Amino acid sequence: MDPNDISALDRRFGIAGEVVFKEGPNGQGVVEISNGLAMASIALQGAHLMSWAPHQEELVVWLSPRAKFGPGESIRGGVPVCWPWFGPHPSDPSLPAHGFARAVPWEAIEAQALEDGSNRLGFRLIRSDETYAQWPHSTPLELYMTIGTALEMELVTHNDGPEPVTVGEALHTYFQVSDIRRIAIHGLDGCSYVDKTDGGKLKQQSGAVTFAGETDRIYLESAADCLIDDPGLNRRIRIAKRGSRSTVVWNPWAEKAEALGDFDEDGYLRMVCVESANAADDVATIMPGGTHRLWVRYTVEPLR
Ligand code: TA6
Repeated sequence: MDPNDISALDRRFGIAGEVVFKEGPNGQGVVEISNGLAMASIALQGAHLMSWAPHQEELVVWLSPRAKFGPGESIRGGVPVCWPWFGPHPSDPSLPAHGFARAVPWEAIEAQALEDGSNRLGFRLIRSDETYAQWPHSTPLELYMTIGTALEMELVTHNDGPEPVTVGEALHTYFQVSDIRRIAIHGLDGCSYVDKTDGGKLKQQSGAVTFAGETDRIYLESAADCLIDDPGLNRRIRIAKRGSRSTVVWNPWAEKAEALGDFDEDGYLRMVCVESANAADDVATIMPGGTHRLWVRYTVEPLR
Protein backbone atom coordinates (compact mmCIF):
# COMPACT_ATOMS: atom_id res chain seq x y z
CA MET A 1 0.00 0.00 0.00
CA ASP A 2 1.25 3.49 -0.81
CA PRO A 3 2.07 4.98 2.60
CA ASN A 4 1.14 8.38 1.20
CA ASP A 5 -2.31 7.35 -0.05
CA ILE A 6 -4.27 8.73 2.86
CA SER A 7 -7.68 7.54 1.67
CA ALA A 8 -6.33 4.01 1.16
CA LEU A 9 -4.79 4.15 4.65
CA ASP A 10 -8.10 5.29 6.10
CA ARG A 11 -9.96 2.47 4.35
CA ARG A 12 -7.44 -0.08 5.64
CA PHE A 13 -6.78 1.17 9.17
CA GLY A 14 -9.48 3.75 9.99
CA ILE A 15 -11.98 2.89 12.73
CA ALA A 16 -15.29 4.69 12.21
CA GLY A 17 -15.84 7.43 14.74
CA GLU A 18 -12.51 6.80 16.53
CA VAL A 19 -9.47 6.64 14.24
CA VAL A 20 -9.25 8.76 11.07
CA PHE A 21 -6.35 9.02 8.63
CA LYS A 22 -6.42 12.41 6.91
CA GLU A 23 -4.29 15.13 5.36
CA GLY A 24 -2.91 17.58 7.91
CA PRO A 25 -2.70 21.37 7.47
CA ASN A 26 0.57 21.14 5.48
CA GLY A 27 -0.48 18.16 3.37
CA GLN A 28 1.29 15.70 5.61
CA GLY A 29 -0.50 12.53 6.66
CA VAL A 30 -1.98 12.59 10.17
CA VAL A 31 -4.03 10.22 12.28
CA GLU A 32 -6.68 11.73 14.54
CA ILE A 33 -7.99 9.65 17.42
CA SER A 34 -11.00 10.46 19.55
CA ASN A 35 -12.44 7.57 21.53
CA GLY A 36 -14.55 7.40 24.68
CA LEU A 37 -11.46 7.98 26.83
CA ALA A 38 -9.06 10.41 25.15
CA MET A 39 -7.96 12.33 22.07
CA ALA A 40 -4.65 12.24 20.23
CA SER A 41 -3.09 13.21 16.93
CA ILE A 42 -0.13 11.58 15.20
CA ALA A 43 1.91 12.71 12.19
CA LEU A 44 2.87 9.80 9.92
CA GLN A 45 6.29 11.40 9.48
CA GLY A 46 8.29 10.08 12.38
CA ALA A 47 5.16 8.34 13.78
CA HIS A 48 5.21 11.56 15.75
CA LEU A 49 2.51 11.80 18.41
CA MET A 50 1.66 15.51 18.50
CA SER A 51 -1.04 15.68 21.17
CA TRP A 52 -2.74 13.56 23.80
CA ALA A 53 -5.24 14.31 26.52
CA PRO A 54 -7.67 12.14 28.42
CA HIS A 55 -11.15 13.68 28.05
CA GLN A 56 -11.86 16.44 30.63
CA GLU A 57 -8.08 16.96 31.03
CA GLU A 58 -5.88 19.81 29.76
CA LEU A 59 -3.49 18.71 26.99
CA VAL A 60 -0.74 16.58 28.52
CA VAL A 61 1.62 16.59 25.53
CA TRP A 62 2.70 20.08 24.41
CA LEU A 63 2.97 21.12 20.74
CA SER A 64 4.41 24.48 19.75
CA PRO A 65 1.91 26.65 17.86
CA ARG A 66 4.94 27.49 15.67
CA ALA A 67 5.93 23.91 14.99
CA LYS A 68 7.18 23.36 11.44
CA PHE A 69 5.86 20.53 9.27
CA GLY A 70 7.28 19.09 6.09
CA PRO A 71 9.69 16.45 4.79
CA GLY A 72 12.79 16.33 6.96
CA GLU A 73 11.48 18.89 9.44
CA SER A 74 11.55 17.96 13.14
CA ILE A 75 8.25 18.92 14.75
CA ARG A 76 8.67 21.07 17.90
CA GLY A 77 6.74 19.31 20.59
CA GLY A 78 4.81 16.10 20.93
CA VAL A 79 6.93 12.94 21.16
CA PRO A 80 9.86 13.02 18.71
CA VAL A 81 11.46 9.59 18.26
CA CYS A 82 15.21 9.96 18.66
CA TRP A 83 16.87 6.92 16.99
CA PRO A 84 19.35 5.29 16.24
CA TRP A 85 21.47 7.81 18.13
CA PHE A 86 20.69 10.44 20.76
CA GLY A 87 22.07 13.97 20.47
CA PRO A 88 24.90 14.60 18.00
CA HIS A 89 26.08 11.59 15.96
CA PRO A 90 28.99 9.99 17.84
CA SER A 91 31.47 10.50 14.99
CA ASP A 92 29.90 12.38 12.06
CA PRO A 93 28.73 15.95 12.86
CA SER A 94 27.18 16.21 9.38
CA LEU A 95 24.45 13.73 10.38
CA PRO A 96 21.21 15.00 11.99
CA ALA A 97 21.06 15.39 15.77
CA HIS A 98 18.90 12.71 17.42
CA GLY A 99 19.10 10.42 14.36
CA PHE A 100 16.83 10.26 11.34
CA ALA A 101 13.73 8.38 12.64
CA ARG A 102 11.71 11.54 13.40
CA ALA A 103 12.36 13.08 9.98
CA VAL A 104 11.38 10.22 7.65
CA PRO A 105 8.09 8.57 6.66
CA TRP A 106 6.68 5.67 8.67
CA GLU A 107 3.90 3.31 7.57
CA ALA A 108 0.85 2.31 9.56
CA ILE A 109 0.86 -1.41 10.36
CA GLU A 110 -1.90 -1.78 12.98
CA ALA A 111 -5.00 -0.05 14.31
CA GLN A 112 -7.27 -1.67 16.91
CA ALA A 113 -10.20 -0.77 19.14
CA LEU A 114 -9.47 -2.45 22.48
CA GLU A 115 -12.07 -3.77 24.89
CA ASP A 116 -11.38 -1.04 27.47
CA GLY A 117 -12.31 1.64 24.93
CA SER A 118 -8.73 2.64 24.05
CA ASN A 119 -7.12 2.39 20.60
CA ARG A 120 -3.80 0.70 19.81
CA LEU A 121 -1.90 1.83 16.74
CA GLY A 122 1.35 0.53 15.27
CA PHE A 123 3.82 2.10 12.83
CA ARG A 124 7.03 0.94 11.14
CA LEU A 125 9.88 3.18 9.95
CA ILE A 126 10.36 3.06 6.17
CA ARG A 127 14.04 2.54 5.36
CA SER A 128 15.68 4.12 2.29
CA ASP A 129 19.08 4.33 0.59
CA GLU A 130 19.57 7.61 2.50
CA THR A 131 18.98 6.06 5.91
CA TYR A 132 21.08 2.99 5.06
CA ALA A 133 23.90 5.36 4.15
CA GLN A 134 23.65 6.83 7.66
CA TRP A 135 22.94 3.55 9.43
CA PRO A 136 24.06 0.45 7.46
CA HIS A 137 22.30 -2.06 9.72
CA SER A 138 19.20 -4.22 9.29
CA THR A 139 17.25 -3.06 12.33
CA PRO A 140 13.50 -2.82 11.70
CA LEU A 141 11.95 -0.17 14.00
CA GLU A 142 8.31 -0.15 15.15
CA LEU A 143 6.38 2.16 17.44
CA TYR A 144 3.16 1.07 19.15
CA MET A 145 0.83 3.45 20.98
CA THR A 146 -2.21 2.81 23.15
CA ILE A 147 -4.43 5.89 23.41
CA GLY A 148 -6.72 5.90 26.46
CA THR A 149 -6.84 7.47 29.93
CA ALA A 150 -3.18 6.43 29.92
CA LEU A 151 -0.84 6.89 26.99
CA GLU A 152 1.43 3.90 26.43
CA MET A 153 4.19 3.92 23.82
CA GLU A 154 6.65 1.16 22.94
CA LEU A 155 9.61 1.65 20.63
CA VAL A 156 10.76 -1.75 19.34
CA THR A 157 14.11 -2.30 17.63
CA HIS A 158 14.85 -5.69 16.03
CA ASN A 159 18.42 -6.65 15.08
CA ASP A 160 18.06 -8.74 11.91
CA GLY A 161 21.77 -8.44 11.11
CA PRO A 162 24.72 -10.73 11.82
CA GLU A 163 26.51 -8.40 14.26
CA PRO A 164 25.56 -6.74 17.58
CA VAL A 165 24.33 -3.13 17.10
CA THR A 166 24.42 -0.31 19.63
CA VAL A 167 21.48 2.08 19.61
CA GLY A 168 20.97 5.43 21.31
CA GLU A 169 17.31 6.41 21.56
CA ALA A 170 14.70 8.47 23.35
CA LEU A 171 11.01 9.19 23.41
CA HIS A 172 11.69 12.92 23.57
CA THR A 173 8.36 13.90 25.13
CA TYR A 174 7.30 17.52 25.60
CA PHE A 175 4.87 17.73 28.53
CA GLN A 176 2.53 20.70 28.94
CA VAL A 177 2.81 22.50 32.27
CA SER A 178 1.22 25.64 33.74
CA ASP A 179 4.55 27.42 34.34
CA ILE A 180 8.02 25.84 34.29
CA ARG A 181 9.00 28.03 37.24
CA ARG A 182 6.34 26.43 39.47
CA ILE A 183 6.75 22.71 38.77
CA ALA A 184 8.92 20.09 40.49
CA ILE A 185 10.04 16.73 39.08
CA HIS A 186 10.41 13.87 41.56
CA GLY A 187 12.01 10.46 41.02
CA LEU A 188 15.57 11.48 40.17
CA ASP A 189 16.87 12.19 43.69
CA GLY A 190 20.39 10.79 44.11
CA CYS A 191 20.90 10.05 40.39
CA SER A 192 24.11 11.13 38.67
CA TYR A 193 23.59 13.37 35.67
CA VAL A 194 25.53 14.91 32.82
CA ASP A 195 24.94 18.67 32.93
CA LYS A 196 25.00 19.81 29.30
CA THR A 197 24.68 23.45 30.37
CA ASP A 198 27.93 23.16 32.37
CA GLY A 199 30.36 21.55 29.95
CA GLY A 200 29.01 18.04 30.44
CA LYS A 201 30.13 17.91 34.07
CA LEU A 202 28.94 14.87 36.04
CA LYS A 203 26.81 15.94 39.02
CA GLN A 204 24.37 14.36 41.49
CA GLN A 205 20.72 15.28 41.91
CA SER A 206 19.61 16.27 45.39
CA GLY A 207 15.87 16.29 45.93
CA ALA A 208 13.34 17.34 43.29
CA VAL A 209 14.33 18.98 39.98
CA THR A 210 13.15 22.61 39.80
CA PHE A 211 13.76 25.21 37.09
CA ALA A 212 15.18 28.73 37.08
CA GLY A 213 17.03 28.75 33.77
CA GLU A 214 18.13 26.62 30.80
CA THR A 215 18.21 23.00 31.95
CA ASP A 216 19.67 20.14 29.90
CA ARG A 217 20.57 17.01 31.87
CA ILE A 218 21.04 13.31 31.11
CA TYR A 219 20.29 11.37 34.30
CA LEU A 220 22.16 8.06 34.21
CA GLU A 221 20.98 4.71 35.62
CA SER A 222 17.55 6.26 36.27
CA ALA A 223 14.77 3.67 36.13
CA ALA A 224 12.21 4.92 38.67
CA ASP A 225 8.92 6.60 37.75
CA CYS A 226 9.24 10.34 37.31
CA LEU A 227 6.49 12.62 38.63
CA ILE A 228 5.86 16.12 37.27
CA ASP A 229 4.04 17.99 40.03
CA ASP A 230 2.21 21.01 38.63
CA PRO A 231 0.36 23.15 41.21
CA GLY A 232 -0.83 25.54 38.50
CA LEU A 233 -2.85 22.78 36.81
CA ASN A 234 -3.36 20.93 40.12
CA ARG A 235 -2.07 17.72 38.55
CA ARG A 236 0.71 15.19 38.68
CA ILE A 237 1.93 13.53 35.46
CA ARG A 238 3.38 10.08 36.19
CA ILE A 239 6.00 8.73 33.78
CA ALA A 240 6.56 4.97 34.14
CA LYS A 241 9.08 3.22 31.89
CA ARG A 242 10.86 -0.05 31.08
CA GLY A 243 13.88 -0.66 28.84
CA SER A 244 15.22 2.85 29.45
CA ARG A 245 18.25 3.42 31.68
CA SER A 246 18.53 7.20 31.27
CA THR A 247 16.18 10.13 31.68
CA VAL A 248 16.73 13.46 29.93
CA VAL A 249 15.29 16.66 31.41
CA TRP A 250 15.26 19.73 29.19
CA ASN A 251 13.93 23.24 29.08
CA PRO A 252 15.63 25.70 26.69
CA TRP A 253 14.59 28.81 28.63
CA ALA A 254 13.96 32.12 26.87
CA GLU A 255 17.15 32.76 24.90
CA LYS A 256 17.59 29.28 23.41
CA ALA A 257 13.86 28.98 22.69
CA GLU A 258 14.07 32.25 20.76
CA ALA A 259 17.15 31.03 18.88
CA LEU A 260 15.46 27.74 17.94
CA GLY A 261 12.75 29.80 16.21
CA ASP A 262 9.82 27.38 16.52
CA PHE A 263 8.72 28.19 20.04
CA ASP A 264 5.87 30.65 20.41
CA GLU A 265 6.14 33.73 22.66
CA ASP A 266 7.00 32.48 26.18
CA GLY A 267 6.22 28.94 24.96
CA TYR A 268 9.20 27.66 26.95
CA LEU A 269 7.26 28.49 30.13
CA ARG A 270 4.55 25.97 29.25
CA MET A 271 6.65 22.89 28.52
CA VAL A 272 9.18 20.54 30.00
CA CYS A 273 10.84 17.59 28.29
CA VAL A 274 11.17 14.43 30.37
CA GLU A 275 12.62 11.90 27.96
CA SER A 276 12.82 8.16 28.55
CA ALA A 277 16.07 7.32 26.84
CA ASN A 278 19.13 5.16 26.40
CA ALA A 279 21.74 7.86 25.95
CA ALA A 280 25.34 8.72 26.86
CA ASP A 281 26.84 5.65 28.57
CA ASP A 282 23.41 4.01 28.78
CA VAL A 283 23.09 3.10 25.09
CA ALA A 284 21.46 -0.27 24.27
CA THR A 285 23.39 -3.09 22.57
CA ILE A 286 21.20 -5.61 20.71
CA MET A 287 22.63 -9.02 19.80
CA PRO A 288 21.94 -10.60 16.38
CA GLY A 289 18.33 -11.82 16.31
CA GLY A 290 17.56 -9.80 19.44
CA THR A 291 14.90 -7.18 20.14
CA HIS A 292 15.05 -4.11 22.39
CA ARG A 293 11.88 -2.51 23.73
CA LEU A 294 11.64 0.98 25.24
CA TRP A 295 8.22 1.30 26.90
CA VAL A 296 6.56 4.23 28.66
CA ARG A 297 3.19 4.87 30.26
CA TYR A 298 1.96 8.39 31.00
CA THR A 299 -0.96 8.96 33.42
CA VAL A 300 -2.45 12.04 35.07
CA GLU A 301 -3.37 12.16 38.76
CA PRO A 302 -4.78 14.98 40.90
CA LEU A 303 -2.08 16.74 42.93
CA ARG A 304 -2.82 15.67 46.53
O1 TA6 B 1 16.97 16.33 24.75
C1 TA6 B 1 17.55 17.59 24.97
C2 TA6 B 1 18.22 18.05 23.68
O2 TA6 B 1 19.25 17.17 23.31
C3 TA6 B 1 18.70 19.48 23.85
O3 TA6 B 1 20.11 19.53 23.94
C4 TA6 B 1 18.15 20.19 22.62
O4 TA6 B 1 19.04 20.05 21.53
C5 TA6 B 1 16.85 19.41 22.43
O5 TA6 B 1 17.26 18.06 22.61
C6 TA6 B 1 16.10 19.69 21.16
O6 TA6 B 1 16.79 19.20 20.07
P1 TA6 B 1 16.12 19.41 18.60
O7 TA6 B 1 17.09 18.76 17.67
O8 TA6 B 1 14.79 18.74 18.62
O9 TA6 B 1 15.98 20.91 18.45
